[in-house]
Amino acid sequence: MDAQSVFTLNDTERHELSALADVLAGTEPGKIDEESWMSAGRDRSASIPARLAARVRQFRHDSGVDGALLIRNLPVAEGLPPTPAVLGSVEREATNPASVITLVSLQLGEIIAFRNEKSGALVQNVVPVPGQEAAQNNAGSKRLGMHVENTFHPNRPDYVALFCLRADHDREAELQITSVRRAVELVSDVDRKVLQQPRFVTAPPSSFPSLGGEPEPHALLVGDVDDPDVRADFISTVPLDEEAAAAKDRLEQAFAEVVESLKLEPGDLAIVDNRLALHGRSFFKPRYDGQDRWLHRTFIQLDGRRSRAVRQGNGSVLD
Ligand SMILES: O=C(O)CCC(=O)C(=O)O
Ligand SMILES: [Fe+2]
Repeated sequence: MDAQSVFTLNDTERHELSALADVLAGTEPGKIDEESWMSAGRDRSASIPARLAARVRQFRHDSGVDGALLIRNLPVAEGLPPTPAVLGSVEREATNPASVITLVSLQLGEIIAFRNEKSGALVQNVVPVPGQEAAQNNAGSKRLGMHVENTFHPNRPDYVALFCLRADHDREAELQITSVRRAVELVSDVDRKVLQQPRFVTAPPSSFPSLGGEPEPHALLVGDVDDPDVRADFISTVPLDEEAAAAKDRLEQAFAEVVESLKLEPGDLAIVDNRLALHGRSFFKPRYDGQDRWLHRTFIQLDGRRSRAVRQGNGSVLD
């Protein structure tokens, strides 16, 4: 990754942030999904170490050539409980690590969740689940294909934050991030024209009945011709004709050529700009012994007004 895409806290900053997270974790009612707790998180997020706040602010302005920011040396509380191993795992208690990802996320934007995914919890666990090895989602441990998060959704998050609490046993697991700013350079003008046209569909999973009906065709490259956003999920986006299929294959190849692979360490927080970068994960071997790979995840949105009609009571959960 570009040096600009990595930010490392010094130990003083790590201690300051850990103390701030303890204060937030101890704030009543100690439940992440309660609006009063999240509101306290917004207040406290204004007090994260100044250098980190400045870097996050610059990242919000422009997420750089990698479309991602890796923040390192964040605090990870001692005495973590065993890694959860259940489907749909979420974090509802205001723990120290959940408070850390909340504080950083809230400096970037608003934390949101989907009622139909992970029961609408605002801090979610990404953990391997027995029997789900081959699942093409966060519960799996086989290779997870490159995707924009919730490509199908009109209100997909602007950023996905992934905070590593525990690495996998064999330190094999790689979070893979690939940026359209790098990939688009490798795509011919002819293919770009095809990819800018609504010749692709991404159907919502059946767990999103509210998005029923025929999915609208969409382009894979959106916005500025030279600096486009990407909207593609190479697991589930389907081309509508042969020319579109060939262009999509070449785009996938271009993304593969510029992929960055990160072996996240405990205390690493990767923030992916979900408009500019795809992410996925390599294969790894879970043991289901309570010490497996464990990430906290948040989804972050910049413009809450855009989704107001599907957020009851102006809350954080999208219907
Ligand atoms: O396990 C990972 O590193 C990423 C999984 C993923 O795509 C996600 O949680 O959104
Ligand atoms: Fe994902």
